[in-house]
Amino acid sequence: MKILFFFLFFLFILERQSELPRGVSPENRHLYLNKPTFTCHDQSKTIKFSYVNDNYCDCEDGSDEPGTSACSETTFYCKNEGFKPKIIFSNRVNDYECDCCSGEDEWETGVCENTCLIELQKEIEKEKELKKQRKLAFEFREARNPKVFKLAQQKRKTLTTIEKKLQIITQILNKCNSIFQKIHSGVFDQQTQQELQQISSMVSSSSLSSTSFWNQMSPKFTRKNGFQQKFVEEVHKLESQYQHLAEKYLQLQLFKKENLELYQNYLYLYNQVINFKTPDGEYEYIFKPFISLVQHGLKSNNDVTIGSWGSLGIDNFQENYPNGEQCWNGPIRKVLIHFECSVNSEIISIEETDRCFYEMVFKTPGACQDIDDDYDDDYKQQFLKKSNKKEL
Ligand SMILES: [Ca+2]
Ligand SMILES: [Ca+2]
Repeated sequence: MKILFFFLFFLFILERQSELPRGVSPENRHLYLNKPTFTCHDQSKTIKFSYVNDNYCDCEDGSDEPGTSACSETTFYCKNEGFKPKIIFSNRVNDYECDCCSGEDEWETGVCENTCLIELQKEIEKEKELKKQRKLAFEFREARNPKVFKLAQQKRKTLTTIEKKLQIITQILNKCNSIFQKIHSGVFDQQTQQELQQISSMVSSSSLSSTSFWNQMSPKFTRKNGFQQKFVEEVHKLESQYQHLAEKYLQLQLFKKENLELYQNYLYLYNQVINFKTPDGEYEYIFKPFISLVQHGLKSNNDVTIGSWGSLGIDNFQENYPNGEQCWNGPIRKVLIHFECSVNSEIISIEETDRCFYEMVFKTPGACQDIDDDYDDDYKQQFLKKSNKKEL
């Protein structure tokens, strides 16, 4: 009894499928079963079911002609058996162009061969190639990232030292500013002298490039002619030292612990320079990951920074490089980088998609990380075991 029931149910399903008018997707099947009449999807009218796909547009919404080009702005569902289904605009039906690999859109003209099997084979090959690329990209990252991790330990120390120096220089400059105000208004008292001595010891204890000017700030120090000018010169020296250290500090931001985590799949890009010349020969772009993207005018020989790294992290395979140079009479330049998976790191394109806003497509192994739904996890585990990866 049970078997008979399933058999009848199966026949019922088969019958329903065979009744499905041409061009109707399985999701819309229920809308085409109410024989002997058909109600337009917008409920505007009910017509004879024989008017469905009779190559005459009866419904305003075109729902009675899912398989012909009689109604405008409707769609046709290609079953594409053996491959992926596809939805095309109805005006592509019988237009002598093959839009479905099965050729079912050209049911009247009959000009298309069924190429779904070939498409499937191509897809399989593409998948295989992608899998191979992901495997290579994974190996590439795993081989190079530990070197940067090792370097990171050393760089982090430098980063901390610079951070301290910057703090001290800031304190010194603040003190110098208040001393300058006093000297400028003709005051040079004992307190000023003590403050100068304090600065002197701060300079020597923090291994800043010390000069004879600061060394002479002993308790017996007496102010000589030209002191003010010399003092201003020293302040300028400290300011430029600050500037230099601040730049160095910015370049080492990658080695902050949080950034190492954020960019763990892209660390191999540190210290790389990737160039790209535009096909029209106008510009060459110089991309220094974790630093900047510079546009070099090949004819003008002019360099413009169009984006600087801001340690914002790579989100959804995109990263912003804000804070480029300001456009003349316009906004600050910035770049949005789109990361794509590839074994090699290369710039594919750079375009100014809006005023002073650039978009760059950059292929690199790091971007292969999260597209691996069907990634061979066993392989990954085996590789990790073999390479005996050391964590920091
Ligand atoms: Ca019709
Ligand atoms: Ca067609």
